[in-house]
Amino acid sequence: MGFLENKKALIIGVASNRSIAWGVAKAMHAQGAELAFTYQNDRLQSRVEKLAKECGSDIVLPCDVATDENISDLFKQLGTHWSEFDILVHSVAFAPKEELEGDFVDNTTREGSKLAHDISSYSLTALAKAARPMMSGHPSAIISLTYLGAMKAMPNYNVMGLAKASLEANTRYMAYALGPDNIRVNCISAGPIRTLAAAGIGDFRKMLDHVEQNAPLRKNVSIDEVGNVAAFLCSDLASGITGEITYVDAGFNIVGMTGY
Ligand code: 0WD
Repeated sequence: MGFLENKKALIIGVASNRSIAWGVAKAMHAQGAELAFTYQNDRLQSRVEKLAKECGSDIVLPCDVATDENISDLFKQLGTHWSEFDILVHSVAFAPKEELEGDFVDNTTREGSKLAHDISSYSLTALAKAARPMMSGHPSAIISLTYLGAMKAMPNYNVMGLAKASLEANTRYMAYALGPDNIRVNCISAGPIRTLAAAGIGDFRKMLDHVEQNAPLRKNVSIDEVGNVAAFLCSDLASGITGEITYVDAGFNIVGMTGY
């Protein structure tokens, strides 16, 4: 019997079978969770439906997290399938491609900054606000995905680093606000993984090579490794953990100097 047996999980952020959200979905399915999925737009619908089927799910609903109307419709529609649910996975981020390269000060704009913070951080609060009535009063958990660029200056990550710093603070504020409702909120800081979103970051290959050469485990992590930790953090095995940022990055974040 899996450790997510009898849990229902809503997965937001599957764009392909390389998505981190797909690694999370597979891990949660393997541990016995029942799944529902969202897709951002019509272009992704059939792909997400196909992947959902692989996890035995036929609940696949539209949601662009940029609008409150979409978010409210999502939970109305979800409510026709489930009266309550236990796990919300937020694996979504966006910043304009031209702001994910080059000089941070020269390339960051007011508009790009607003957009990055709105989609990559505020959307977590907006989703929790709408999901709260369906998640309160029984052991529930919310998980999102961040990156080391929130804590340290990185080449090219630029405005997304600021948005991820906001997401990490959001994790703590939400954990504090939702704890009394028995909803835990955690965040995984994943190492670089080649996905559609990562393709938008300048010199991404160099980041992968650098981690492989310098992380304590001398490798990059997979979506399955991130998925397994997400499954644990959203399970009752982690009932004492909330407001935490957990690194799944082959140890890269602990290194101060390499070459010894
Ligand atoms: O190296 C990486 N890939 C890392 C990713 C390292 C550490 C963290 N992360 C984070 C990302 O910042 C993001 O928060 O993991 C999360 C998932 O990213 P991913 O799995 O790397 O990327 P991807 O497979 O592209 O899924 C993200 C999806 C979008 O895909 P595209 O590529 O089409 O932008 O987020 C979705 C979208 O489907 N998304 C939205 N969904 C609903 N509403 C929206 C939106 N407005 N914007 C983007």
